[in-house]
Amino acid sequence: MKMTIRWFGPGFDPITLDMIRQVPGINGVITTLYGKQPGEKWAREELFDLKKQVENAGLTIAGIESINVHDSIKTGSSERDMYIENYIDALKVVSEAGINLVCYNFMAVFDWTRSDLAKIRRDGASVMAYDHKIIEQINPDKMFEVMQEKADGHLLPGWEPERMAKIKELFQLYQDIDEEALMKNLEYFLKAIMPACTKYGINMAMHPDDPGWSVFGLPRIMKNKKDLLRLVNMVDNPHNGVTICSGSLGTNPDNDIPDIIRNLKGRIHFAHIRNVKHNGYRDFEESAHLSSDGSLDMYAIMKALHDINFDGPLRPDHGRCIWGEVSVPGYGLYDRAIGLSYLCGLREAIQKNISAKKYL
Ligand code: DNO
Repeated sequence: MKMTIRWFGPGFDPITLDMIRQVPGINGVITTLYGKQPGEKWAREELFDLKKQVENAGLTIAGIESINVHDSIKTGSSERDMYIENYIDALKVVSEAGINLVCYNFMAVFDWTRSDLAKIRRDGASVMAYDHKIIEQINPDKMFEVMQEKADGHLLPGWEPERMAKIKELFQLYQDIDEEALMKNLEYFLKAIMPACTKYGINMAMHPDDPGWSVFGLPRIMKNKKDLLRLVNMVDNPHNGVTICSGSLGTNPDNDIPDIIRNLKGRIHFAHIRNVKHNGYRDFEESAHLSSDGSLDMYAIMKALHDINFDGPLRPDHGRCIWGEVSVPGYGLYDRAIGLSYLCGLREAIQKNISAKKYL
């Protein structure tokens, strides 16, 4: 596994590459052309410029998160083939830059959703949290304003203002799309892009839905083991894979993450590893990465990744906001660096324990 950290790029991220390279154990960054709208063309020069900045700082781009999928593709509208062509062009640009991983999602209207972006915990740290009872009281049309207000001036990944300005239209677009229709549109998309992925050597890594259930009555198709297995089996190409996001899958206590990992052997191209603490039914808060601070067994998750020989990029995910840091919610450097060190520790212990046993 290669240890990485998400970096939003110049102008979007208050954290610099010089800061990132001082994180022990770091191999690279996960980034994207963050200003790009879903469906927009990718210019070679822009990505090459970003790559140069990363390499000048002694790091590499280990993967692109995300190339967002246009709603025409998700809803199967008449323009989808044109947007699929643009998507394939972007994949070509990514491969020309020597990058072989693209994370994406197939969530309708909203990417990840939270009811609170700064819940204060007992130790004074703040975390993102979700309580379905609160979400149910929010008018979906107003959800973007609610999130923006809480974001304290930061641009939230997955909540592009340009897209959200059309929130009513978006809800209308998805009006007749149920889970089966969304899944079929995903299949169409994957079948269309897989020849290019094979040609360019790009691994597609589907991000699971966050949280792992329907919000505002919208269809959600990547919630659990069954969904993820259906994804990899419906287009059986090794480039069609997943991102294991322990925090997203972990929203639902019924998801046995180590078991999901073992069942997806060979098709996991990327991992987001973080912990969540369940407070009740569809009520959770993000926690520090340590097993003891949340509800997930982080050792078991790392062990499962080790056992299936996962060798792709892994990144700590949302961290707590601590020590007065000002950052994109969930993406401060301090707690993610602590999280990454902890994951490096687990990895080292797992590896040494296994090689020690070999000689017994
Ligand atoms: C949130 C992220 C998501 C993720 C996308 C992948 O913090 O995990 O926005 O990047 O769903 O396309």
